[in-house]
Amino acid sequence: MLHVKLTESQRAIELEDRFGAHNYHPLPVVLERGKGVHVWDTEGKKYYDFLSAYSAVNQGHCHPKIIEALTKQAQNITLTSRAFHNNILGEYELFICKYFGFDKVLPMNTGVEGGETALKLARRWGYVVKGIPENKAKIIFVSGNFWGRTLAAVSSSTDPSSFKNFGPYMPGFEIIPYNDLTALFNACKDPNACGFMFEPIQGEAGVIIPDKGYLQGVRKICTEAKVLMIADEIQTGLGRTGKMLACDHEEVKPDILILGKALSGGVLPVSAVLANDEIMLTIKPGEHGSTYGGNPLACAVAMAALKVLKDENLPENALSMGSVFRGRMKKVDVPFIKEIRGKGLFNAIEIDPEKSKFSGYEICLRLMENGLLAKQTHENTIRFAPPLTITRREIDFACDIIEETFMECV
Ligand code: IF1
Repeated sequence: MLHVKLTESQRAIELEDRFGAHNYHPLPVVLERGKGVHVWDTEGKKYYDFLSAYSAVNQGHCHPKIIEALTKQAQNITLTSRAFHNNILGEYELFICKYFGFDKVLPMNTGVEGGETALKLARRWGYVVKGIPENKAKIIFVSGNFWGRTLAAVSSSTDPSSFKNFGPYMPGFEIIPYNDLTALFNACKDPNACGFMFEPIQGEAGVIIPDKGYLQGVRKICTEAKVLMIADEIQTGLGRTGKMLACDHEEVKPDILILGKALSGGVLPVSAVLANDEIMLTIKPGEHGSTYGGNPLACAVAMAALKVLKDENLPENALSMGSVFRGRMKKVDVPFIKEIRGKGLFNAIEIDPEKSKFSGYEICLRLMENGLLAKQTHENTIRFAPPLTITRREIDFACDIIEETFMECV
């Protein structure tokens, strides 16, 4: 067989194709280094990262303070399991509970584990505190939600590419329309309703922003119906939308807060579920947990990641740079922009397929050739979410690339 010398990136793609599951269709770029808002491929080409690993890298790639915390803790101890105490976990629990104003935290690893934990807490609270008959608890979700890939997560999904041929599905889930307070009010009339889990802005659905007042309406309805308001801030949280939490835009506090992604600044999987004692203490020793949940390495990294957000005023920077971004995009004179949506640095541009020669994926390919990485969601919506550390100069350069690329696509 003819052995053609492959470039490093061709080899990497080939190996993934031959030995890796085909559960993704990545852009044909092979990254090997990241720093701040930039990443480099194996051929040394530099890109603006406008995906931030789906908002896991809000602090920028390889933030020095987070890497320092990682490497320092890694010299001491990385994992004790929860069979024993360690000298970092309690400090972290104190830190994050004060940071967000909750009595307690249940540390987990991935975002979907955070979602599962929140649902188990809501059901347990429903039985033990609200008095719902056993196995009758109902949890309310919204259409267009995305909170991960487990069987419970896909059981709540309205996207066939998430749930099809993965049944049978988790019982006790009800789905109502997003941004519809009447639907929520009616669903909460059910005395067996124990929780309402939703994203304050829907990410995978395409940066769908609810009407002003929706968050306050959810809070009021859930309080009056004794249904737990569960905010999935795994993507919208930690400064992404221009406030520390998206719920802060309406000064609303959920009963259960779920964090992930940027909680570790993109260094390793760290998630957290925060709640007050009435909810959190319904789970007793040995009734929930995980091997790596709350490991010393994750705790040290998460404290550093959270400190960076405040020390570098990243939510405020996201607010101002997001306005710059949307202001620039509104001036791009091409026929195929259907809508520009966003809050802070959580933005998306919806392409009108009737007026565009190219799909979202094809436009992302062209952006990549021009030095900017972004990813489409649902065919024709391109998400633009750079690290929150982006400077005015960097966002101007990035907007130049986007504008130039869009003009090429006319
Ligand atoms: C993939 C999507 C985004 C999330 C929200 C929980 C989770 C996620 C709001 C679960 C995870 C990730 C999953 C990742 C790609 C990315 C994603 F495109 F899949 F839908 F961001 F929109 N809640 N989102 O967005 O967290 O278990 O992944 O840590 O599956 O490829 P996780």
